[in-house]
Amino acid sequence: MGDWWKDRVAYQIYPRSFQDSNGDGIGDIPGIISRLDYLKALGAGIIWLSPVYRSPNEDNGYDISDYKDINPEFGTMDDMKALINEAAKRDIRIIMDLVINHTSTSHSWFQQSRDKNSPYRNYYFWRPGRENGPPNNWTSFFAEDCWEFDKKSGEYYLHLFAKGQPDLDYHNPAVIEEIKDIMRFWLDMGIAGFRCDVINIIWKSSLEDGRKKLALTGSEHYISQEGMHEILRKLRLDVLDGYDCFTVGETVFVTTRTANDLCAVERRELDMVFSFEHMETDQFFVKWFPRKFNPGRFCKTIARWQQALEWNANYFENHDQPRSISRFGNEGEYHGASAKMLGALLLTLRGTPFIYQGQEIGMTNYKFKKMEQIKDVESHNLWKKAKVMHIPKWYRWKMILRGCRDHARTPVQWDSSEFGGFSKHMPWLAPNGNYTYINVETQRNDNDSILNFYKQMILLRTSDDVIKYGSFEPVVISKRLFVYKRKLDGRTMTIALNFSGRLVKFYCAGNLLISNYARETYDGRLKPYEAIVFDEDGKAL
Ligand code: ISL
Ligand code: CA
Repeated sequence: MGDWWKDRVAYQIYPRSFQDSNGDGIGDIPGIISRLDYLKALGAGIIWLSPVYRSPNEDNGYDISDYKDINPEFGTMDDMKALINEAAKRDIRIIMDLVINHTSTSHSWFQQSRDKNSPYRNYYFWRPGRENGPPNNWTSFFAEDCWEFDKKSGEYYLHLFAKGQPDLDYHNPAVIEEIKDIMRFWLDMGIAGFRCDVINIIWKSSLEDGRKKLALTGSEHYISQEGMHEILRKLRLDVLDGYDCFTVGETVFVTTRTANDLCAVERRELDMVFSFEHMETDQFFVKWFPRKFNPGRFCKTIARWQQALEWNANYFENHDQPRSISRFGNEGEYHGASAKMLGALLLTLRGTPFIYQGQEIGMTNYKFKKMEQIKDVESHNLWKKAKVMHIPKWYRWKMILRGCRDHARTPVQWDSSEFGGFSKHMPWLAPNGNYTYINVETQRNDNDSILNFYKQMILLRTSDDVIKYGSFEPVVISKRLFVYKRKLDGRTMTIALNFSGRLVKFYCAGNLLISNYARETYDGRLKPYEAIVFDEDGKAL
């Protein structure tokens, strides 16, 4: 059992928006199966599948009502088995989303827990209110109160996310046993691991009032608490260690120190984490307050994480984040070059790279015009909350455009036919109008496309040990330039990236191995958004 997950490139699928097979406008599992050859040709070796479990979809599947069943919109359990099978035939392993901080209010545990005498009562945080108000002053991730009063119970329940997502109480050992059982169920079916949703907030060490903050009052009582480490060790020892699998934790507000505690091999907790610091360099405090993108700040943060951790998960996009090209690149004049440059960065860092669906063709943010076009519960809550706070409408809209998660959830653009080849029917979320020219089909046939550059970079990454396992050493980090070296067994690769639309001088003695521009030789100047991999030893691929 080697660390096969270090050798592979991962690809995240958000099933609702990936590929519809039956014309109902909703992506599904048969749709994913029909695209496995595409993923294989791209070079993906791992799929992270966002939730496909039964769910009322208040938060698009992150509110699970049955962990051992498939949402009928996505298909059947047989479809799921077929997916695992078909992926395995292509040597692609699937990890699933493990969403265990909360369930859906429709989950039978929660429904039963509404009865005070039920054995399920202590699966959740049921508490009486105080002076006609909630049990404490905490606020939720989704810009609303995090306690909901339930008439039937006569008490409040805690939900750090949407109202339909009640938090599980890990002080109750029965909850941990349930989770172990769910994990075994899927691992036995052939799943290769889990992406663990908001895993560092599962342990609430107290329900005392929190220090008042602009957002997430109360978080000091549940972010990265010691109890969380203990639970992870239990899950590892009792379940995960018995399988050839890996875990990647989604860890909010995580520091390099906590990340190290979570990922250090000898501590036996997680294998890697998704951190947020680099994704927060273009915001003030919370994501709704845009801050001008500064490549130096972004790259410095990346470099610090690269050096602090032995191994980690790298990503610039997922289903919660706006499109990276619209944030960190240039979606206009340098669409192709900047998308490729960001791809080169992702694929030459140390750690397992995660590509989010559509990133490999440079899909961009959606130009939303009004709230009605947006489905995401988080955006709607924020919109209401900001209104109550008397934030002017024009600024509220700016906040939405910056943070809206639907930017990443528009359907994958497969071809230039109606609805971008995603479906024969109007999709659940409108496709981005630029599918007529940004799509897989067009790029597949163009040697110079973003898609083909990704393929080339993935091939380099999976075939060259220096890029895969080499040490990371920053060389230049400035407002336009990011240069670093990867070194292994006396070999060195240098990666130089131009984060600007100008020519930038940079001298390198190595041989040009790959550039995102068609060029044979290097003249000491990087073109706009150019990315070059130099081989210091002059060995050709
Ligand atoms: O979306 C966010 C900001 O970009 C975060 O606050 C996000 O809610 C947080 O990263 C947790 O995300 C995960 O858990 C949520 C779910 O809505 C997200 O889709 C999931 O990735 C609750 O399960
Ligand atoms: Ca469908």
